[in-house]
Amino acid sequence: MSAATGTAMKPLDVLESEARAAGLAPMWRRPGMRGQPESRCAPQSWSYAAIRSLLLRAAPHMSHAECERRVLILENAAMSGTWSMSPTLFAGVQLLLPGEVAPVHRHSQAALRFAFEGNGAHAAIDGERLPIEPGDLLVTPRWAWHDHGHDGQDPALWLDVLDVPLVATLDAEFREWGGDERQQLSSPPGTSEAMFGQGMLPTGGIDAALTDGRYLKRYAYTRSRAAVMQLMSAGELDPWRGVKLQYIDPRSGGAVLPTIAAHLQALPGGMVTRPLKSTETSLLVVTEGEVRASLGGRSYLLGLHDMLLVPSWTELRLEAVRQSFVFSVSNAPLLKAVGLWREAQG
Ligand code: 1HN
Repeated sequence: MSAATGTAMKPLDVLESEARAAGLAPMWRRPGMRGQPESRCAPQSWSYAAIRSLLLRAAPHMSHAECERRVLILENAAMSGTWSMSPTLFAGVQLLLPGEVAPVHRHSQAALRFAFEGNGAHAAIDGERLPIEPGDLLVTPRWAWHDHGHDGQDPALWLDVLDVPLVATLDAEFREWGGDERQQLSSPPGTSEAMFGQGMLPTGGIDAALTDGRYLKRYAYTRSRAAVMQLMSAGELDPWRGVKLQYIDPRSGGAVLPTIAAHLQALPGGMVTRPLKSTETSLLVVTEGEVRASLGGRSYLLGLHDMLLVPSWTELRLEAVRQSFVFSVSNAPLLKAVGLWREAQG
């Protein structure tokens, strides 16, 4: 009985408050399961020119030692305060100036990097030093030691993509610092590309030490670009994708990381792709050319290194204003591993 109004509470309301007090929620009050995904992240584009300018202006205000990694996070407007681009992926743009070192550490989040600009930067991953040249893809699996350095003349900028929100959701975050600023190098330069990057694999694996901590760590842009370019020139076009090749881990034939896939796509000038939607969440990056994207009913014009977040089950069409190349990452391997990947081609 409510004293103010004198109206009696309905018996079910009384029962429900009793249930809540006992730590129980009445499922009969909840809306039913969704008929289709309604993503917690929203379509969003980011201007590379704006990010680049902000990073270069921020740099004089902090020593690299202070900030550890100088990164601007692509934080989704619908997930503000979460450091997340999407429910499973983190992405950010990192600036390393000539002479700077990003000190060695390792963490339980898996990472990949896609280089935008600057020659002479390098990564050391699991004891091997690798160049980071524009367009290169570098893979840093979970718990791999990594540090970055820069012997060139111009600022180096790259995209970092990690499964940070996923690992946080799973309560499985670990991080460790290395003893020194830089790693001890244990493999000569070029080792992993020779072992795994030539369409061949090491044999006679009795000595596990041979391949332990060794895998394909760098995918040079010259080679990946040449591959999609050749197929595009030969007219091998898919109406939904143009030419789209996936970077693979040659040991498994699968995605480069268990939770993150990477692709390079080529679209001839004037091509308009047919509409496509899938349960994967992707980030597209224009690496050459200019692309008009129609996403969830809105239009985005993307120039060099501009980025676009494509949430789950949101229809996408791409129009190449001129010949264009698009790098992309997605959480597809995760969805495929648990049987949740779906696609609808329009
Ligand atoms: C990280 O280790 C790097 O190693 C970049 O450069 C971005 C974002 C979140 C957590 C770890 C790097 C990161 C990160």
